Amino acid sequence: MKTIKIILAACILAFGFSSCNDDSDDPIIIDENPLAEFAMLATLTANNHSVEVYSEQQQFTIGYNELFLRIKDEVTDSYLTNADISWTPIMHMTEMMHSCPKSALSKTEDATVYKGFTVFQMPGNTEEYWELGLEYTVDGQTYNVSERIEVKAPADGKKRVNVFTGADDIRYVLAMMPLNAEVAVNDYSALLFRMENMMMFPEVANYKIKIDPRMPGMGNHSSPSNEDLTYDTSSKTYTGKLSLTMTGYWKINLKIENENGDVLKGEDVTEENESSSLFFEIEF
Ligand SMILES: [Cu+2]
Repeated sequence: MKTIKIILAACILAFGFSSCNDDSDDPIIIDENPLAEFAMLATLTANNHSVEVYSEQQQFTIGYNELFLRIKDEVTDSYLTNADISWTPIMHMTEMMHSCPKSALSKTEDATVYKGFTVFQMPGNTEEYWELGLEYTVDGQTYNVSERIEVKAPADGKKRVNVFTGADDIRYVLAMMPLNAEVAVNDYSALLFRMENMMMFPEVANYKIKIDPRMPGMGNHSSPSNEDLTYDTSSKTYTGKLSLTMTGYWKINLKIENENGDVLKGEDVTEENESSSLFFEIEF
């Protein structure tokens, strides 16, 4: 019994020492990129850092963009953790400048990855462009970087964002969340923002977004079991159910109401009126 204990202790000691040695001898390992499956849409370089911007999408596109950031220290060839980051997308237009709705940038389970979303209202063109500005603080030091980015219309040309003036004379931005459409009753959600000024777009809570999906190519038929989008406090999104009974082109006619039930934008689809002035589009 005693010998077994000694052998065991020796094993533990040997094991312990060898793993200690391994730790100190190893060079700094750069972990595999946790965003390897995403597309890198931009690299912003300054301060001996390069900020990499990733997305599941292949381009910055008008509407909702979920974005992931990593900050690489070019000197140590490693990624910074525990940075506090804020961002400001600015569109430089010929007559004015404006920003767009966006989330805060938050930390993720991977300490080197930060995450947030933007809702671009319009694409850039030859004279007008978007610039992404970042301010980040690491170890008490604050850095800035900004770079021009290319925001394009979606490749399929479908409408996923609406900028409109409500009956209350307020400008709103309404964006559809990405949807993996299936012939089924799909979870469907959207984000709504108010344009307070050129730079501030606070979220709007507790409105109602009524949906009426139609297939204009097929007698403008609808579908059963749809549920209007209502505000969900925990996710801060408007969520409901979108019923798609077949594949093809669908126009999601919308009508938006404030908390008093006043219609701010959009019309009912009737025999005489085949579409609302407020809508999203899907083709699958
Ligand atoms: Cu613009």
